[in-house]
Amino acid sequence: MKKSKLIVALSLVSMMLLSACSTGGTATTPDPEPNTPAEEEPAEEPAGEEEKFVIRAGIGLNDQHPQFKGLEVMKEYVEKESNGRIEMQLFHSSQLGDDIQMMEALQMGSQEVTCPSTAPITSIDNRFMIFDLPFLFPTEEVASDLLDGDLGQELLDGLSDHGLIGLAYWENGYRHLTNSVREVKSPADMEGLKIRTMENEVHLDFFRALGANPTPMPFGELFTAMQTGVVDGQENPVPTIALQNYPEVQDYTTLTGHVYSPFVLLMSKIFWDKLPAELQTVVEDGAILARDEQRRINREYTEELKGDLVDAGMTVTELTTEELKAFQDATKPTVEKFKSQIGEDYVNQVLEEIENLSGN
Ligand code: KDG
Repeated sequence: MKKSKLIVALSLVSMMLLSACSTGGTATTPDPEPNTPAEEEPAEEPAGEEEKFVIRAGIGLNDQHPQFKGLEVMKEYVEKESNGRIEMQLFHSSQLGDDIQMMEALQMGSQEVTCPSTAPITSIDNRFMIFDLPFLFPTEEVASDLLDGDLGQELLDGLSDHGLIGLAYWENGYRHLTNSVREVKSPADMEGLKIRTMENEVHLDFFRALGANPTPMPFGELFTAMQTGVVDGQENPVPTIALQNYPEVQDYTTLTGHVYSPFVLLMSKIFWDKLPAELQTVVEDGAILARDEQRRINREYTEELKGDLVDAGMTVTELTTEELKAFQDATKPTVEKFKSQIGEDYVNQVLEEIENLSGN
């Protein structure tokens, strides 16, 4: 190689290295590689060039789920409105780890975004347990109003003390029971069923109260656990049951709607603090815009996909008001038990607000 060509090649290589070091989330390839550790100083920007950032967003659900569709909406907005200064890379199906691992990665600054159900967040702030109390929200709309109001915001704000930025509540939805053993119409039918739950004390408690044998497990292990008979069943909203192909390994769905499960769109605080204010605004706006679209798609899919469960050969059981009441009564002791653990005053404040929002 001629000397002049060699100089050009060398300076190109050093420019590429410089720009890789200057990204907040440094991975410019789709590989889920760790970010630059927080303590490393970003290299100085070449004059006149604006700093670029990569957001790696990982979730447990697959790319058919409304949660992933929400991330696609956010990606489109954020990349456009940042004029290409932010790139969002999306990872589904626990490619970057399970909910708890991804939250820890955010806290360490080695991943930028994740979107768990609220249940695993209780390991960080136990006030989030409020959303695990059975039969709390009468409708999705009341849930959204509470979450998007002051009470929901207060919980999101508290996360910044734990290295996380709570950007918005998205929607997982009402959780329903599936199993491969028998049709469940009453708590008595639950006797002895091995049910996978999320890693959360409240869920364990109320499944015990129903007579089942609950096992906490990360979401990524669930399908195999059902397939191999490690568990008889699980509980998740309709889009998850249908889109994660649970009818292949489960025969019965009971529409219990025992918990309304929100998602929380989380960002690493280490990454957030590196973002210039104008890009923080773009991310915040993108999270809210995508939230509204994600909820809309989720509700549409929930209705449409119930029929798919039947078409796929499942017995889908709707409970009568009396049958549902038997489940509600059986799980009341769980609500009382965890009231004191979460904080009696706080729980009463939330219950009062739900009453108000329900127009009661
Ligand atoms: O992407 C979110 C999932 O990882 C998880 O939160 C789904 O509700 C869920 C479960 O049952 O673990």
